[in-house]
Amino acid sequence: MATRPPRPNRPSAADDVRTGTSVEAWKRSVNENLLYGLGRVPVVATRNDKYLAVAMSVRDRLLKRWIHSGETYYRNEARTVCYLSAEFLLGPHLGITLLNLGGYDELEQALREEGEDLDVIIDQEEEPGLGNGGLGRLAACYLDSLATLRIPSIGYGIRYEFGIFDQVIRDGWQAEITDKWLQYGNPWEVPRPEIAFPVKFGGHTEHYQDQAGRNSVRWVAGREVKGVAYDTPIVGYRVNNANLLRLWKSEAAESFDLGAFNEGDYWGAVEAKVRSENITKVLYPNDVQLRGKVLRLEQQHFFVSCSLQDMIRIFLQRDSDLSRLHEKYATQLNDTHPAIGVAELMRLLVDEHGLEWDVAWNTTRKMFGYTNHTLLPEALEKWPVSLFGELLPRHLEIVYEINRRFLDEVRERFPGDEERIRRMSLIDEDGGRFVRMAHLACVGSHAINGVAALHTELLKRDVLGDFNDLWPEKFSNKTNGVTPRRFVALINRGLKKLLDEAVGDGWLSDLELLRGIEPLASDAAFRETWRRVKRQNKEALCREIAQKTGVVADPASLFDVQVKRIHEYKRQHLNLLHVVTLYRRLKRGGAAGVAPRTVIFGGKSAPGYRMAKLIIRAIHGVAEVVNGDPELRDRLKVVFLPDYNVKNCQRIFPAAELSEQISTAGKEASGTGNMKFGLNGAVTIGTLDGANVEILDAVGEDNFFLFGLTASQVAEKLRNGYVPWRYYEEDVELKDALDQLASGAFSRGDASLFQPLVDSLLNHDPFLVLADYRAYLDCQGEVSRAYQDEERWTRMSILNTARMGRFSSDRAIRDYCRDIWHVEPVDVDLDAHLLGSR
Ligand code: F58
Repeated sequence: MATRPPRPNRPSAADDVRTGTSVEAWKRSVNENLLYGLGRVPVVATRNDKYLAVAMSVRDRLLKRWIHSGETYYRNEARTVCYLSAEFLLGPHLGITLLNLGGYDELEQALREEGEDLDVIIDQEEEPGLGNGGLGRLAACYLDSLATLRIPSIGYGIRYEFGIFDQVIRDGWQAEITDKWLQYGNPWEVPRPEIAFPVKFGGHTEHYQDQAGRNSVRWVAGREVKGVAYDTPIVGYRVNNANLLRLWKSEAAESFDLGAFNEGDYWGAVEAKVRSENITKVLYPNDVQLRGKVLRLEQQHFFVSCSLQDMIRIFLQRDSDLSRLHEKYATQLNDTHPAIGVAELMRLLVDEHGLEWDVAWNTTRKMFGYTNHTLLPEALEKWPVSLFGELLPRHLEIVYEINRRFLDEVRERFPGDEERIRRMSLIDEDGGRFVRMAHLACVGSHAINGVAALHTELLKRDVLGDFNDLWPEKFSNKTNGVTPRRFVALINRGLKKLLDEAVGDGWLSDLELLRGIEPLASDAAFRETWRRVKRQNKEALCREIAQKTGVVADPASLFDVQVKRIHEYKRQHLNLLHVVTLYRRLKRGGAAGVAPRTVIFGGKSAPGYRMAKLIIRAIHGVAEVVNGDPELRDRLKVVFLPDYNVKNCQRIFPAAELSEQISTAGKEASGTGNMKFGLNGAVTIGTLDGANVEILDAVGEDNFFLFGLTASQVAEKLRNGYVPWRYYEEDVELKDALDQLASGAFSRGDASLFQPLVDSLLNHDPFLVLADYRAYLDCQGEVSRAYQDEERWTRMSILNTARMGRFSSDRAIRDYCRDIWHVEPVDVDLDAHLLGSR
């Protein structure tokens, strides 16, 4: 075959300034973005300017994949997953995008040759904190896996102007600072002002007969806002697929502005504008309870309505029969926050597009799947009927109609069981009337899942037991997973290198391949290298600890870590009681042979959660005394790392050796931090709760420190009248630790400071801290003994990483695709001719 000579004057693909991957191309790209994208010359460019120029260069390469993916999916009429979530806790974008795209080394070299350090530039990025904790981070891991698995998908959510607050510590107390993540610009988002939808609130409904004589409903709104799309591309790991995260920002609807202007009411128009923009102003920072906040319901309806209208718009480009909408979209409700979508889709299909109720209902149910993330009764969303009806009068009518038909179905199945009807109704009438969002989600979905095996079982038995009786086939378990790209490759380069050398780099897209390092657990040289990597990570964390808190930690000590939201059910105070007891033993000289420890805490408290804030204060009180006590000679240190978030966790997981997963059994739906720790070679001390159960099963009981009451023992104890006092009276060390807290020994003599905490434990202790104390202490004793056998500990650590394969978010997404969404991968070819190109 004759080869054509290369055409002159045409740069090779590798050198293209927008998409090229050579060192030269990166250099030119960064410089051009600095000059023409930002209007800066290098000599005056700030570090942020440089970050923006680099980010824009990476984005250029990303957009190429994004455009091709969009075109390919459109051409293939691909079935698409829509993940509806009020939170996406993405974490910084530059590092992970570069890792997924490839090209890190070339960009690093290009910058080095210009006198810049890529890691410093990566570190410049602000955390986009559009979530509270596990639920929001899970959504972000799932986007990463959906793209990596080449599944066409759209994440739909809210573009909060202020994300989760930044935590600062003042005198040992948490204080909150607003998160101005957008103040220096966000290079990753593409505003799409032409993609905008009206969203109505308030007003009343009018029932009328349409021209064909059918009964119809018109919703005459009290006010209307506009939702505008902001798109962020999410690229998969070493694939050409880049999917869409579409977040909605609220703005004033022009029509309303105009009306007010015409009447000369300038201030009225401005006020309406401000009110409209308020909807997406701020993320609610509560991680469990959220009740009765009308703005929160506005947020939910706002983003769900925009998303469904957008899906319908896209569908109508190719098809006109909306009864087939579910064939195009598999739509997942991430908890009940988007559950209003069930009523909204019915409204759109019936009122706006003229479908018959039964046809619309069939489509709606086939569209939605619902994931539950909590068993805590106080976390189950319900809205007062009056508030709901005022804000969404048409939706309340639709909820009533869904309920009427649903309860008829229940009556038919369980004749005469009025108690069951009362329990299952979408309307809670036990003292006040409320719309139960979990019930709406269950009735409107074809699939319902929990997030770990134990959680799903408890869900089926207790919280949603009646729904399981009615529709057992709808229920399944989908154990959570985390992305190994961010949570190993990006944050733990030492470990990545070691794993690559041992098994090749295939583990990044097939985590089960880590099994390949199992035999190396008995290889002394490998263990030595493993320890060296961990030691370097611990040293890096020590530097960060010193810089952020002033505490000097010993990298040879056991790094015992609990990082997560602060909550009584997660029992940071159980951990703290262990620390106090250890301290008292050391002081008495009764702790000979105990491994030196550094106990590290991190996590935010909801701003209005007094007990959680007091726990943070208590950790600081204990830290002050312990760290300042010269007698201890560094055998115990206590650290609270402020502002735990996706960005700040990156030094923590790689350095951790002991992972604290000590929630009261039956309370933590799954946990995902437990998986991130295990992947990075930390050994878990934990209860039989959430995914701990499956982690124990995967790593084996020799490689896990198990303690505590089981979920059924917890329930039984509470049923039989739990008396925490008894434990206090019968255990001298427990009594001593609580007395110490109450005495002022950790609060500079102020005996009243921790009284509410101690009182709560002694008199109520709803999460059975005292009941589990002795078992926890004994188990920590075993940990200490195991840690002193360096070779044994290293083996445990290696086997934890090796056996974490099933906790990849890729496995989780494959499970969803197979059992719930029924979607297939789509290949994207970057050389394909673009429809839009000339
Ligand atoms: C978490 N829920 C669960 N909720 O607590 C955790 O066990 C699980 O691993 C994780 O979901 C993922 O499935 C959680 O993070 C929230 O943050 C909500 C935010 C909005 C208000 C209600 C709580």
